[in-house]
Amino acid sequence: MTKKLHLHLLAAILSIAVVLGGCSSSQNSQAGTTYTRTANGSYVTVLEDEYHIHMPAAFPAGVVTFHITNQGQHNHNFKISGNGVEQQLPADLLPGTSADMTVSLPPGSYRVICPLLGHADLGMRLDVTTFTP
Ligand SMILES: [Cu+2]
Repeated sequence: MTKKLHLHLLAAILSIAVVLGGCSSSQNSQAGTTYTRTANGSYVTVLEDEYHIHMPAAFPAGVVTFHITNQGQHNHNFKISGNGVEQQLPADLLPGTSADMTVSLPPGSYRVICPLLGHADLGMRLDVTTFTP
């Protein structure tokens, strides 16, 4: 009787562990943003608002396409720099709009900011890394 109860408890704990493991295993997700591996790089979703940039902290190097959505109330932009790379969206993103930007990024560390005046200092900056796929 007791042994059977223990087995049931163990089974319950194991299934909880499986569920939790299933959630935490999607480590390529951050605040609803994700990266997807592509044939030669990655596709990374980015969310911007006042005053944060939400995106995965690390993603595969190579040809990286950022899909950037402005969820905020003000215009924002997206700029990535590092390892001799410096690229930003050609036009600011209006609230509620999205744009794609493709950059070739060798493995390494990069700084991401919103280049609009004052936005980086308000919190729209972060460091990300790309790793060999
Ligand atoms: Cu901004």
